[in-house]
Amino acid sequence: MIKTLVTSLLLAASFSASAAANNYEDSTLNNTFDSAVNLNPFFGKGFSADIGDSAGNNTSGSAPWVSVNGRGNGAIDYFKFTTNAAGRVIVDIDYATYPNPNGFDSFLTLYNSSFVKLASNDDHYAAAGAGGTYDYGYSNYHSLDSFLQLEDLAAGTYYVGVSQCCSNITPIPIQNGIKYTMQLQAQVAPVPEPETYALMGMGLVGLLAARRSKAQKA
Ligand SMILES: [Ca+2]
Ligand SMILES: [Ca+2]
Ligand SMILES: [Ca+2]
Ligand SMILES: [Ca+2]
Repeated sequence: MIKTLVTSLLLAASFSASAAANNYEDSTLNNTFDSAVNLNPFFGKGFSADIGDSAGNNTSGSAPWVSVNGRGNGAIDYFKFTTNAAGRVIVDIDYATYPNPNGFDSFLTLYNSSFVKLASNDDHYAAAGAGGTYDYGYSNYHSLDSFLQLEDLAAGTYYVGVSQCCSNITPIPIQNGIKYTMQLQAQVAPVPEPETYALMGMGLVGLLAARRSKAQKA
């Protein structure tokens, strides 16, 4: 019993340690709503020059965020996240176009938990989302990288679809070999740090050991 508990606690601790805060490597076939990757365990806080709002202000310290290293595999990439409070949601594509030789013209769609589309974006001003997007310097569209910012979204589960632009604003699959970065910032409950798991584990093991010695004495 104790052995099983210790093993599962150690597993929890090592899982948490491998889930590096603020970063997720996209390597799964997350090409449907059902197989959408849950990004909640990967949110963290800390400074990044590439996290920002529509005005280009750095917002990395204002709410948890995660940076996804996306990989195209002939499908639309779906991600999901669950917020614990109403607030702002920012989805920001970075490093998808020039000078990325494996880049593409991205398209973003945000859905609610019933898969109803809430918003979408193809191209956006490069300054939005702070750093990470190349500015082509055109008059209307400064970048092919997508950006979405929604205010006061109710607490709940949301889905993001990253796709290639576009057939009459219908998202189309991302070609194999494409590389992009997606920054997502939202009101997500903090995930305990590995040290917290370790402390919880030590506390529980101590408690169980004390119980056992009590039982043996009785
Ligand atoms: Ca950015
Ligand atoms: Ca993918
Ligand atoms: Ca961007
Ligand atoms: Ca685009």
